[in-house]
Amino acid sequence: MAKKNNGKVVNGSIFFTDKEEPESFSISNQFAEHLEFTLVKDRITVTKDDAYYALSLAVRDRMVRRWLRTQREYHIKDPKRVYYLSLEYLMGRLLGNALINLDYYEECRELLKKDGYNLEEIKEYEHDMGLGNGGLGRLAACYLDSMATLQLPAFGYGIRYEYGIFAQEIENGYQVEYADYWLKNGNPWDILRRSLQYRVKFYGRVEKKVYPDGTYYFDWVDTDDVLAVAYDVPVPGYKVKNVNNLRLWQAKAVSDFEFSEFNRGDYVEAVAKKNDSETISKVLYPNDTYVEGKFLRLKQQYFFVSATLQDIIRKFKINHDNWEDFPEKVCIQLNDTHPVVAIPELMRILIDQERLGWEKAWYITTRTFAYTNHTVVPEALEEWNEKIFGELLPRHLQIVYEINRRFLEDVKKNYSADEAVLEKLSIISSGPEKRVRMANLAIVGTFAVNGVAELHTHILKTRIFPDFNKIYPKKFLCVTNGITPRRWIRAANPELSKLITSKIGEEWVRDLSQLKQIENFVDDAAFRKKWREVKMHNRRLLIDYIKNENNIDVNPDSIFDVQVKRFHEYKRQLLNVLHVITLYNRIKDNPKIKMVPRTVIFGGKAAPAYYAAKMVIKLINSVADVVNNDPDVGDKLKVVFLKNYSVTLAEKIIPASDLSEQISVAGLEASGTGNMKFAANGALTIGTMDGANIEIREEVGEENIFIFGLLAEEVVELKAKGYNPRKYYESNPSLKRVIDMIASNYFNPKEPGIFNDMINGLMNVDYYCVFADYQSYIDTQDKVAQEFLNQEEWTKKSIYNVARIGKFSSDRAVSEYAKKIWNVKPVKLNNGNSNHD
Ligand code: 26W
Repeated sequence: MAKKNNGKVVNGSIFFTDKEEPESFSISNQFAEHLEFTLVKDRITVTKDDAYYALSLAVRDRMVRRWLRTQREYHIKDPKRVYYLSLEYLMGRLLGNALINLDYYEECRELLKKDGYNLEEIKEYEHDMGLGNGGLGRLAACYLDSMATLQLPAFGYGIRYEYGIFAQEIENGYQVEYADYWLKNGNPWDILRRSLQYRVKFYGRVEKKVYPDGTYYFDWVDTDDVLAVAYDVPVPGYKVKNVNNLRLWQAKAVSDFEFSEFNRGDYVEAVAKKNDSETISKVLYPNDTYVEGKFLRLKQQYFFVSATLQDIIRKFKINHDNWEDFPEKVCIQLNDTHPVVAIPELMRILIDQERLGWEKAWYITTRTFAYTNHTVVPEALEEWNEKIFGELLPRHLQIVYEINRRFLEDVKKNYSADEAVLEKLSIISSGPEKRVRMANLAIVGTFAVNGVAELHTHILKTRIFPDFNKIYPKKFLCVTNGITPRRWIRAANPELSKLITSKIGEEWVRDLSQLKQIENFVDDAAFRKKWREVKMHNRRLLIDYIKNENNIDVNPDSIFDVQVKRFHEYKRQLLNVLHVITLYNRIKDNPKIKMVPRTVIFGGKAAPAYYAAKMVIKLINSVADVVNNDPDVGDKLKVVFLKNYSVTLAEKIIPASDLSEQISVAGLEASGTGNMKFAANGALTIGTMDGANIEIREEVGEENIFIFGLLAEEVVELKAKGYNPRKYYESNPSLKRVIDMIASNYFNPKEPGIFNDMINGLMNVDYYCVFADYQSYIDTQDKVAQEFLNQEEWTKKSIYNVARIGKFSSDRAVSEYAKKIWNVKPVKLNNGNSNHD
């Protein structure tokens, strides 16, 4: 039952008003004030970076009242809220996005111009907020944008890593990693909540204690504690008053640390130890799809979850005193298994602290959490060594065992007593080294499990978790991923946005399905010409960037053929390289050959310890060296590796692209979201029937996409009957020639043998079926080149791609979550300046 609302607003004070800034508070005034009073600079000493910082503070100031008002409104109306828990947020830059969402971009640009500043230039001084690895982290950022835009009472929670995803340099063709200290010049966007700190416990032991009434309970004692302090980042919705909150935790030593050592006089030692606890939020783990099982990583996960649950429960208790209301008021979405320790943590709080019995606690827990799976790659499934888990979280291990015991009891009674089935379902793996399987825990402890595309959900249900699906047939759902049109079209591609808006108005930015209307202009030759001019404009910007970065001259009329994403064997950048070498060989055989010019662009980071992926980067750079410097090749073919791929770089590359490479081996790319960004910017896709490619094809029409390769089932069949890559090599002269060239050090005469492991892997195992898909890929690429020749037809296909991409808006995805899983409804803030309601 709801308590009487105690969320009274401070009234009558000039300091607390709901009024939006009066006109005299112009952005130029606020900007000037911050330059002078916050940064202490004048006209002479001001730098462009100062200008960026002061402008961001001015823009943040403009959001503050909406931000406060939104939070207050959520507090007063007390709707059901959703909490998005993610260890990663790949936010990119925030200034341009904030200006667009506040509908303030043009005005701000003009005002700055009067003061002699160029907004476009100033924006470049913002350092990316790169607190994520790839798809999963960027998805979280897109969903924040949509949750705010849809006015949902939603809260993001994460970690404020001091070091984001590493900066990638290329040295002698090899990837080299540098630390990304993104906070070095300060961060104008997040604010420290000085009074919001929680204590997080680690290690210690569990004591069984007896209450006076004779019942017993468990006490987690002798722990090593760390503080979590809150930093808040505003998340403005697009053209709405709602400004949601992203709360990031930073680790801080508790102040009463190590008294024993302190008393012994080892003061310096004790202060130095302080650093230990603060390492928890120091650095983002740079692996995606590979779990290392490191102690520090588990610490991060629990640190994050413990602080977040304390915060959620504190907020719940302001208005409620009945725990049964919890699942009616709170939904917690777990972004992959990384925050799944939240399940035993909530159980611990309910049982040990709130003194609810097991059944009641379990009832509440399993109605509160939902889990999204983002990968079926086996190396990415998180399992924690039981000893590590029990040492750090002794009480949680007990609880996990008890969850498992009760679950397996249930299974035996109602489903199957077959030992093999039970072993697969068990949350604890058997064998000499027992492990806690986080995905199994997630499925048992939540009310909804979702995949991120149709095929991915199907594979989860039938291949990865078939028994779970039989036990809980209604638990598995699909919510196909989406991307935010604000950042990925409106901000990244202003020229295309203007062209679209000139024809159909601006509503599409909020409702992407409206893009459908531009189909009406497909047969308008003048429109198509403008469409090509936009692409050429974007291409020229990228050409300048490439010239600056790589000193390569790119032919503006070539196909911009682009693969940008994390490097992983399953994503098969290698297959793309084999195509490049195939084209190179055609040119070498006949230097006068007439062929459609191509610029093949790569970008992406490999996990620092992922040797095979790093060697693919080296191969690309080696091939680029040979191809780009061969006079026979001229401007028929160029290979470009753009270093340090990031959200910001994606925003430059994607709008300039013609061809989007989405060529994972079928069955392994859960969804892909780059595929959506490219299509939304008018690139055509060459791709396998994998992830969301399948749904993109369904939407844009099969004549507007280039599909090739084995289907997911065919990959399984091929492997079942014994896949022999050597057979493909022997029987395909073009493939054989390409492989022989790599093997004979054609591209790396100064470093012979470096690709031996790669070639051996391909010839003997080829786990990702590169050879099996080679010919189909080459043939399809030839078709691409043929079709590119007919620019009018290509342009039509490009328009159809954009017009039919509406489904892949993150607004659609987030509303599906809100309806199918969260049961959360919008809280509309009125447009008036004054009070709520
Ligand atoms: C523990 C290491 C680790 C870190 C990240 C393991 C796994 C991950 C992620 C699950 C990897 C990831 O980013 N997956 C991607 O998620 C996207 C958003 O749903 C999908 O579009 C991509 O297909 C999927 O690879």
